[in-house]
Amino acid sequence: VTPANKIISIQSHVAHGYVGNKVAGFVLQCQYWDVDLLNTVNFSNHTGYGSFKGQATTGEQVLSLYEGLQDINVQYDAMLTGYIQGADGVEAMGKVCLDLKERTPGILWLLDPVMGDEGELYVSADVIPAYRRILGYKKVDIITPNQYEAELLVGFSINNTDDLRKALKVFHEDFNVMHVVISTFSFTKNKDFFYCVSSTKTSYKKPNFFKIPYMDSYFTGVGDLFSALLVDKIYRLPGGEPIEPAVSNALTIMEKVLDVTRRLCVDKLGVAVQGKIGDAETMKECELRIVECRQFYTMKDRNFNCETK
Ligand code: PXL
Repeated sequence: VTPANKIISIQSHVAHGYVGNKVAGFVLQCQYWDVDLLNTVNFSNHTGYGSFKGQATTGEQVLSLYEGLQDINVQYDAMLTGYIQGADGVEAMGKVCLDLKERTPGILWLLDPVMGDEGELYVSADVIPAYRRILGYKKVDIITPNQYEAELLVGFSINNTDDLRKALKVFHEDFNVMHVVISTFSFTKNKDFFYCVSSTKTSYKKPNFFKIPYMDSYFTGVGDLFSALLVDKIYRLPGGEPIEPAVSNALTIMEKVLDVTRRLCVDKLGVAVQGKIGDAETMKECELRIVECRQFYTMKDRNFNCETK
């Protein structure tokens, strides 16, 4: 038996449903990772329901948990970070990851700066400068913002391919990030499709665009699923790059999971339920069907082609 690779995942925990570590734990295990879960919040459910109970882990508590892990001498091949509610937690995550980078220089770090989507923040606004400070240490290997999060981090809006190139330059040059994957990106009013854009430091003037059809429903945790797939697919690339085959593979699996989720997201009459933010009943129906999709996570298929623009 080959021992599994080891990863630490620093994200949210919810008692009910699938976001953050509730997605990453299972999906990474299915991809043959031994996963240590460091939970940044302990909530009843994700915040899109309109109501939730629970607490955020303080920065001090994050550091104390990490000290406990160091006391038992844990070692990792990769680290994945996602939803953190406030600057204090983001700063603690930064300390943990920078310390792990120093101890194991070859460790792969995927940072998903989970902050919001389509103009809506779902964390405290003070995380923005905190994420910028962490990026300033120039140690992040892969970043997976959506368009809104990318704009918050670079400090300008991205309205065309020139803006996009400028933003990629900030990530690759100022922050020294090797791979940037902008998970959802659009600069037209066209509602039939959007793009996932991937770019590598050595060739960032030629970003790759994957065209993805829009879905007329709202699911939460989609970005968390994407990062949990992508960190595995990139880690397993034979030469480390180019990453487009890994992105295509992750997108292909996402499409399968969203298809199953949508097919199961129907009312008693079989009519599709439309997820509405703040409406607990529809949010509950629209949880990702992470367990039902267990057979997909190790699929090798790559059904998405990309074009360079
Ligand atoms: O997927 C983003 C996310 C992660 N974790 C928690 C959330 C959300 C989005 O609402 O509430 C707790």
